[in-house]
Amino acid sequence: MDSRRTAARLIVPLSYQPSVASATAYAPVNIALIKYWGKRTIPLHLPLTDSFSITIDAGTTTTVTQSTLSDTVSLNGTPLDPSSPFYLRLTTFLDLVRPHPAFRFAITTQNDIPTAAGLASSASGFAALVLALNRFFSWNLSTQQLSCLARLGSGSACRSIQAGFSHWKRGTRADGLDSYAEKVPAEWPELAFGILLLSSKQKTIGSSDAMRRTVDTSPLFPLWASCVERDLEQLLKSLEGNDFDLFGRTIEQNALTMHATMHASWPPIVYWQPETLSALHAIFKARADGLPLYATMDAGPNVKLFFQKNHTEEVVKLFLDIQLTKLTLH
Ligand code: 2P0
Repeated sequence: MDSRRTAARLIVPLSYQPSVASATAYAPVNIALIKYWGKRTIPLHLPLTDSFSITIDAGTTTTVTQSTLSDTVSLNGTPLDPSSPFYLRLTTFLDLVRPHPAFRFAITTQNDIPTAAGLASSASGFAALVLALNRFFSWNLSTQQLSCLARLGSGSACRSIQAGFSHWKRGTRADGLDSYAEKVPAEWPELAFGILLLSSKQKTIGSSDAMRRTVDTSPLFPLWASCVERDLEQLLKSLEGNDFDLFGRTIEQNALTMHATMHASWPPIVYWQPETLSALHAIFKARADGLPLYATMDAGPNVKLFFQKNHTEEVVKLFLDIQLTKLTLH
């Protein structure tokens, strides 16, 4: 039995049967404020550092039922070809939780993420799947266990089990049972968010491969890990007092440090496009002119903006195409 299967068996009960004909669940997209970049155990998606995120008002709804002959996956109303990468990724995950080897699932999944928003749906997708499976089999898993199980699908999925601010603690156990995300209660009704969709060019390298290459080849990687600790401390402090400048500076510097670390890999990993850099310079200039506006970027060319609601008009004037999206704190 491989390590992922062993870990899944530690999390879910050893024997179970469907308790309902079908089960549906929703999970939100999370935006990383302190990034997850680098694994200590690749198959279990165990990170080398903690990370921290907030969820937005968009996500994935997934329904699980039993199928007869083969697994079927429908994504946004379209049945997926069994050779497609998403089908294979999903069914490989389902292998971890089949009650017996011949058990087959029918998975229907719908993303309400604004089309082409450039947001990854794998985190909300695996979180919604795990929540639906928990209902389908009446596992009654705790949020910690659900977070661990979602992590086996995709690392960042462990931060989409609950809405709000989420702190994924890296953990130290080899089986990963102490590597899960916990909700961090914090009030910040004035916090606002928007996405700049800057380029629809296909990524040249996926996150998992890019993380591996960064860990293996970037001379800056050890520095990245130590910066994360400082940034987490600062971020938690900013949440306590709703200190927006400290919040913004921390998340932007964390994102830029992650990108600098991957830029120094070999071959280099550069997700930015010229439009990314133009947007960053526009943000730096706006800030120099007095607008409190900060950016974060993930494994792609798009830029995500954080500001406070009283500055929405100025932000929209600066970036006419911004897709404003509500944050969900609860
Ligand atoms: C994050 N990213 O914290 C970071 C920041 C992208 C940049 O988590 O291999 O899809 O499934 O564990 O979670 C993207 O990586 O990778 C990611 P796997 P995942 O959100």
